[in-house]
Amino acid sequence: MYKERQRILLKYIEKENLDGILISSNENIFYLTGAPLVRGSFCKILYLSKDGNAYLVVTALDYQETLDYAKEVEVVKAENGLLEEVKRFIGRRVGFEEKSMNYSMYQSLINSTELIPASNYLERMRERKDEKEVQLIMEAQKITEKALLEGLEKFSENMSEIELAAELEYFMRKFGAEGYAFDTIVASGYRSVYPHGSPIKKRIEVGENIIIDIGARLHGYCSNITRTVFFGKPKKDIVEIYEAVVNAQEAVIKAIKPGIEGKELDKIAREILREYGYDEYFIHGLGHGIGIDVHEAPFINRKCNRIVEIGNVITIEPGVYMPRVGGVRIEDLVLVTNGGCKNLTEFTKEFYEVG
Ligand SMILES: [Mn+2]
Repeated sequence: MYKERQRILLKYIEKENLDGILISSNENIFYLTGAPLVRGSFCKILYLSKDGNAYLVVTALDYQETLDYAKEVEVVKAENGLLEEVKRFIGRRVGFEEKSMNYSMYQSLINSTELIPASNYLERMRERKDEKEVQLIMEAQKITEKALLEGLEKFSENMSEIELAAELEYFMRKFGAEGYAFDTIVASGYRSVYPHGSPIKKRIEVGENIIIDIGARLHGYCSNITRTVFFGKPKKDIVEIYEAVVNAQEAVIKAIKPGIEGKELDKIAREILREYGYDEYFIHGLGHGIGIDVHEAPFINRKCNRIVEIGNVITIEPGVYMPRVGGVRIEDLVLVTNGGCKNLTEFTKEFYEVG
């Protein structure tokens, strides 16, 4: 599997007439070698040369673990810093990840090496998931949904957003999550108009709606679901918004098929919301690809000229955020299949009352 992925990258190296390619993001190093995925820290560099040699340079800190898990690659311990080590074998004309390499690293290489942007190529490679990747995402999604169900069971009066988030996260771990795909979102009442509302100590009050956006991570792969639930009887205007968002979301899911443009899908959601008069409150894109990163290509929004393809795993998550009324977002994860899509999400979209 890793060899095959490296081979695909070799085709790019050949096409662009490069001496090799430098991979600096942990996500792509994981994708190409299986080396342990450490998020956010810069501790490994992979160099793939045009003759097919792969070197993974790591610090002493990560050496043993990388040696034990990385495949199809020669693991090199950096004695004098990652970059110094890498400079010993990189060529003159080298592809690099312009979207993740940091500026100081770029500066230290640019004098001796011609650097050619290659992020898009790697992004495209990862868009199409193989069977094993789909399997992992599905398993991660099962964990997430089970945790959502159990976490909501624990809901009680006087609970704060943070306390509800703690229950949801506890159950994700309990059911096997290796970590979280992103920081849990729990946003209730007036805070539900913040699409990224991180939980705070605010108590969830009777009559409020709660947006919950969570995702478990399994063997490096992310999952993602959003539901909007209600504590007690909601106000009439939020019920209307809820119906509009569900209708928009389901219409998009029905329309998904290989070959349809991302912006076309986005438009379907927006047009339905316009019929209800809510389109101006749909303030983000419709969805995103998911995999090793929780947000990765293809990004489904009104500018997306790309078509969706078999093997894409994408979220469909329209939302309406109406100031002084409240917000609703519903998100499912789907796999694009031959002639349509398979919804990897089972959690109900019926009105859900907690407490
Ligand atoms: Mn999402």
